[in-house]
Amino acid sequence: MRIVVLAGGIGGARFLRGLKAAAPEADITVIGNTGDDIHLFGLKVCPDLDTVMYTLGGGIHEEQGWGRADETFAVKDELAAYGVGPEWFGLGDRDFATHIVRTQMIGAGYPLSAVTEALCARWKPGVRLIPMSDDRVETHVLVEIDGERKAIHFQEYWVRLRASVPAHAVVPVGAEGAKPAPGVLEAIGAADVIVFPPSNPVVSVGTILAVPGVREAIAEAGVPVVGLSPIVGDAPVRGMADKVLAAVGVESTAAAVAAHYGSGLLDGWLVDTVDAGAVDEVEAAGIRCRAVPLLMTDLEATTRMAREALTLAEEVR
Ligand code: GDP
Ligand code: FO1
Ligand code: CA
Repeated sequence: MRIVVLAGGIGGARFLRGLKAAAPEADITVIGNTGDDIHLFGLKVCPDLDTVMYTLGGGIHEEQGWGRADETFAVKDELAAYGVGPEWFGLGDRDFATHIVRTQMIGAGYPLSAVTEALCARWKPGVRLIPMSDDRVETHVLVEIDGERKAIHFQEYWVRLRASVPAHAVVPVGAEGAKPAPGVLEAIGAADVIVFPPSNPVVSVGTILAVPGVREAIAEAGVPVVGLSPIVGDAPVRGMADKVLAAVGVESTAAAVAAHYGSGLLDGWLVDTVDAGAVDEVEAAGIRCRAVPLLMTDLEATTRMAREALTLAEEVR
């Protein structure tokens, strides 16, 4: 079975662990979000690709969910001693090596997709990880600070400001001119099932869908497209997805997120058991819906979620 997953960082990566356990024989291709990418200290940092790579490769800081385990911050401290920031973004020493290798390869002319493959040769995530595009796409957020509107980088909004200022729009800058990376459309076209994990619907899955051709290829693939809600009990399980959902005019409910993807794209949707009351509303919108436990508390629970998603895919096939 060929499974394609559109993944952001933590939510996508943790779900993928369960999917690998639920379908050990499957050939899994992960299309990763690169709208969160940021250039710092002359280096290209790809948080979501790295989160998937480290999580599946055994290098992730488990509690934090991003960055490396057993990390130290000597380089960051030395940079700060020179007065060189930003100090609000925590790049660790081990993690720095990944960004140095990536930036060096890009400087030598390799596209991000080839660089990601090279990095994965070390981490062996057990899936094929492809960035959504080799072209630069950068998510910016239109915020209001002291009555003044300005666009800032997504990481500044998310990490420095903790989404604490009003957001009026989320713009994947460069997306309209970006091409899907080699292998993206081919994987979608060859898929037996397409899964939207419980990733951020706006700045993770939404950004991937904003790459011209991706949404169309999924809609036309003619295979089940199933998703799992990142919203449980009307709030994100983790993070501040409610803030970016509000910025695009979507309520923070499992049903509203399903409607946002739409029945033209989504065939099946899993909501948490606490949101069982939303099942009828989702089904009335033309999307098959089931309520099952959706908290990724451990690998067993996550594996059960992945099994439910594959079962739902068979039901809508
Ligand atoms: P990010 O790039 O690190 O923000 O990660 P993703 O975009 O892949 O996923 C973020 C989303 O994962 C958040 O909106 C969370 O609500 C969701 N999430 C995290 N843990 C869980 C969980 O255990 N269950 C569900 N259903 N969603 C989760
Ligand atoms: N998230 C934070 O909240 N604070 C950080 O300092 C931080 C550093 C960081 C470094 C490398 C990396 O791959 C990820 C990092 N993240 C950090 C996570 C990440 O940037 C965001 O949580 C996601 O992109 C949000 O979608
Ligand atoms: Ca992210």
